[in-house]
Amino acid sequence: MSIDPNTNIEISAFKWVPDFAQGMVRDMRIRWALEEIGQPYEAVLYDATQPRDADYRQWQPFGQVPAFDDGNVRLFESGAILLYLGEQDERLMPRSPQAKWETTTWLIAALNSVEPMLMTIVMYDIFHRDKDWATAARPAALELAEARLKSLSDALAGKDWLTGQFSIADIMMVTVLRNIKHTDIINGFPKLAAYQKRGEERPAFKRAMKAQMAPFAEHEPQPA
Ligand SMILES: N[C@@H](CCC(=O)N[C@@H](CS)C(=O)NCC(=O)O)C(=O)O
Repeated sequence: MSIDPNTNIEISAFKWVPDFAQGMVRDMRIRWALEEIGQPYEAVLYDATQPRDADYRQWQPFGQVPAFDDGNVRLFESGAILLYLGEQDERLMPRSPQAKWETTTWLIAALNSVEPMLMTIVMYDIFHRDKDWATAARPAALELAEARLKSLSDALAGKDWLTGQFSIADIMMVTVLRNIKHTDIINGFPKLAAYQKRGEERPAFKRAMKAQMAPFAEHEPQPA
């Protein structure tokens, strides 16, 4: 089973974001999955510097990106969108019950057990970098993040991908690990660094990155 290539898929994304966020915006996850299966899509671009309007909030209640619409379903949350795509294409999520639920489990683990720890570091380093309280809290946050990364590294063991076969779980986990690419934390875990690199070297990842970055140059704010 696969998606009809004529399906008109729309995803929401931003016209432009500051440097630290370029290549990191969460529509990357959806673009990457769609590129893996060669599925065309259109990115509907929004101005990240302005609040999203009520119409957009009908699509994504928090005003965030990504949101997704294929004419059949409209949904939001990158995890839900990846699961929806995985349901429709075996290349994104294997079919046997054990493998399918392991994939689902790892995708949720990426979002729920790993991403919050890493986003705490991002909050302190980027969004609150000039605050004394953030500097004071960072060592404890780093310890927690590193403990989670050590467990993840152990679980990867000798595997290339989380469930053996590349899947939406890896799309989610690799993009979660990339959240802290402004640090060298991942380099402290060579298996994770190699895993992240394996993901980033996939041609579909590179096409997704190029597609996300393309509008940024065009919409770069000009000095007044
Ligand atoms: N849990 C959401 C998070 C989405 C999210 O954080 N999107 C960010 C960009 S990566 C965003 O739209 N930020 C702008 C805002 O929050 O106003 C998902 O995974 O889809």
